[in-house]
Amino acid sequence: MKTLLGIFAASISAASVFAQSPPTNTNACHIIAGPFRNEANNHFYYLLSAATWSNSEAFAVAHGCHLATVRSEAENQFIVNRFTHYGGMDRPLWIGLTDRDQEGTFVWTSGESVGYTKWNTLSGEPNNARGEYEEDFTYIVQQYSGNETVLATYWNDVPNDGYGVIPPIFGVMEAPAVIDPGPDIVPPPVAHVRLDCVQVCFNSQTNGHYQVQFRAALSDNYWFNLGSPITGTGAEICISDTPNGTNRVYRVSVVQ
Ligand SMILES: [Ca+2]
Ligand SMILES: [Ca+2]
Repeated sequence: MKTLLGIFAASISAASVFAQSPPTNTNACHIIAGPFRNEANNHFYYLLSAATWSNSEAFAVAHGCHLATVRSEAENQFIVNRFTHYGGMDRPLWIGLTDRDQEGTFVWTSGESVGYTKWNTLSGEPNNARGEYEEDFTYIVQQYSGNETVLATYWNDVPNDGYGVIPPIFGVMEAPAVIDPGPDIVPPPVAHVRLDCVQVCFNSQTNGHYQVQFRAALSDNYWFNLGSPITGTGAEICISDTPNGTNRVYRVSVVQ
């Protein structure tokens, strides 16, 4: 029975990134998930851990990228679909739009000119906190903001630390090509394959959080979760799956 196309690891940890180069202001940030390819522009998108906007952008720049530039409703929806509910958690999302250099003049950190925008005009965004304090950084509103005037998928300007937004804001990094996250300190998974069963084993870190995922083909964009997230024990963890004759590609992701 042909049950397996391949097994590979996509485990990425903060430490692995630091091992490559430790740029200033990026150590508060690491990759949670990705790459996810947008077929419309062939760019790749990564979900970053919750951090300030400036640390998120600095992390992206250190990897030759920027926080996402959103050029159309379709691209906004791609980011929303991929990330605002990633891992079953509502996630507000940083994008690369800022007016930190000149109040009221928003620019993309990628340097692209501003065309499409999706400000939540219902609450007057971008409103710079109605002058009460500075709001120079843009995020995409998550599914349930807790405020009926703050609409999901629309944009709001907030301070660098995301003051007032719950939960904290996660960066979306956009890359023109798949980035090299650097050497992976988590040893690659070891696979034990039987005719009717696949076992994915990986070395876990104590209290790390892992999600085993699969998809039908290497070229598919979407990963399906295999079971629930797993808490690391500091030792090898093995997960079994019975693909029932279908082709499956597996990976283990580090999640928050
Ligand atoms: Ca502002
Ligand atoms: Ca605002």
